[in-house]
Amino acid sequence: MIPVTGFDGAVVAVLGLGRSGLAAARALRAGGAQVVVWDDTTSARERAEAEGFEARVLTRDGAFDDISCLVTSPGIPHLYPAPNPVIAKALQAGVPVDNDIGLFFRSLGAEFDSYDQPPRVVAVTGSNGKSTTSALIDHILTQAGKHSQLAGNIGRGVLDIDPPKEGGVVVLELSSYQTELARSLTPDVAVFTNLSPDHLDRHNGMGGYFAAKRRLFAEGGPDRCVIGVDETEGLFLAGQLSEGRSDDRVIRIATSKLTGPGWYVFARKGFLAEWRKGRQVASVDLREVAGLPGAHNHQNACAAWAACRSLGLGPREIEAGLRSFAGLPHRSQRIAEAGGVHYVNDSKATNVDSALKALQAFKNIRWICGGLMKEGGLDGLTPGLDNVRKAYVIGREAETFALGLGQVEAEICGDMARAVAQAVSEAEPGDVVLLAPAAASFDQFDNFEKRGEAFIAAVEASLAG
Ligand code: UMA
Repeated sequence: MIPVTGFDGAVVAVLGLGRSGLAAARALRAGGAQVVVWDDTTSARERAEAEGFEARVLTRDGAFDDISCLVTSPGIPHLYPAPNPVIAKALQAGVPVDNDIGLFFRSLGAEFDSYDQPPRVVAVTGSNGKSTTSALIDHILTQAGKHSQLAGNIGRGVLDIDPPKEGGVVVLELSSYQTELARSLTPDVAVFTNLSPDHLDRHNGMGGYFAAKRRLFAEGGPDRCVIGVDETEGLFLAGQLSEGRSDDRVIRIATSKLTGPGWYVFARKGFLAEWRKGRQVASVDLREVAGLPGAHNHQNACAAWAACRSLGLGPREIEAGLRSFAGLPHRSQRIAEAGGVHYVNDSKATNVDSALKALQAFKNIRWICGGLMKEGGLDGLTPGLDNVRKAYVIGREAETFALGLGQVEAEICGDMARAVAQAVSEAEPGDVVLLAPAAASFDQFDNFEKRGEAFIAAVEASLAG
C-alpha cells in the first residue's frame, strides 16, 4: 500500500468502495487522514465498516462541512450525463474532488524524493489495447530484471501496490474516467495508443473523450510521450507535444511506415521497426511472436517497445520480453492446439471494432460469435468476413445476429457448449476456432471473463471427449 500524504488529521470522504475506493480509504487512513465513506450498495458499506471505516450519508445537509476532499471511483459519473448526487453536493460546497490516481501522484512525489534513483511511472491510455500494452511493458521490464508493478484500470487499485523500490517502475493503465478527474497526473512516460468512440455518454461526445485522455499530456507534462498517430487526434497531439521535427520528446507509433527525422516505431506487414534521426535502429519479426497475433497487437508491441526504450532498455532486451509474453486472458489468448487446429479465446471482443481486429488476425476461422448486440449493427465486420469459414452463433438474439452476417455460412447454436462441440467436430488442420463475440455477454454470462472461461471449459471437454 502507498500511504497518502498531505491529509494528516484532515477528514476525507471516499465515495464508492470497490477496488479503487477501498484501497484509497485504507491508504488515506495509513497517511493519517480521518476517513468517512459511502457506497450506494449496503454490502460494500458493511465491508468497509467491518474494517473500522465510518459510513456517512454524504447527501445530507452539512455532510461536507468538515471534509477537505472527496475521493471518488471511476465508475461513478462526476460530470456527464450528470454528476452523482454526492459529487454534486461536494462541488456545491466547494470541496475538491479527486480520485485514487491523483492521490497516488501527489503521494509518490513526496514519499520518494530521497531516493538516488526515484521510481518512474509509465501511464498508458487510449481506446484499445491499453491493457495488453500495459501488461506487456510490465512483462518486458520484469524479464529485464527491473522491479515493476502493474496497476490501474487493469484491475488493481493504484494505491494498493507496494511502495516502489529504488529504480523501480510503476506501470499504470488509465481510463478516460480516471484521467479526466485526477488532480495530479505526472507520469514520466505517457502512452496514447489510439482513439475510437467509447464511453461517449460519460464525456458528452468525442471531443470530451479526447480532452479527458489529453490531460495525461498536460503542459509541462511527461519527459517522454509515446503517441499512436494512426488517427488524426494522435497526429494532432504528437504535433502539439513535439519540440521540433527531430526532437526526442515524442516517439510516434503507427501501423504504417513513418518517415522523417524524428523518433518512430511502426509495424508493417508483421515487422516492427524503430527509426531515429532518419536511420533504422532495430527491426523485429513479430509474425513469430505467438502471444501477440494480428495488426492490433503489433501496434501494442510498438507502444510497449517505445515505452521501454524511453526507460533505457536495449532492443535485444525488449525483443526477448516480446517473445516470452503469453498474452492476457480473454484477449487473443491461445488456449489449445490439437490436430493442427488452434483455439483462441478473445472474449474481450465485446464490440464490432475489436471483433473485426480478431477476424483480421487469423485465417480459416471457425467463429463463435453472438450475444447481446450493441448499437450500430454488424456491417463493420465486413472487412474481416473473408477469413471466416463458418460462424457458430450463440446468445438469445442468435437468429438476428446470424442474419446480420450476410454471405457467411452461419449455424444457430444457442449456447457455448453446443457451438464449441460443433466447431470442434467440423474443424480441419489449419483452422482456428475463435471466440470473438462482437457482442456483450450479459444475456448468458455475468461478464466477458465468465464467457471466456465457459469457452475454455467447453474446448477442454470437447477435445477430451
Ligand atoms: N457505486 C456507487 N454509486 C454509483 C455507482 C457505483 O456507490 O452510482 C459503487 C458500487 O456499489 C461499487 C463501487 O462504486 O461498490 C464501484 O466503483 P467502480 O465502478 O469505479 O469500480 P472499482 O471496483 O473501483 O473499479 C475501478 C474501475 N472500474 C471502472 O472504471 C468502471 C476498474 O476498471 C479498475 O480496474 C479498478 O477501479 C482499479 O483501478 C474496470 C473497467 O471496467 C476494469 N474499466 C472501464 C473499461 O475498461 O472500459 C473504464
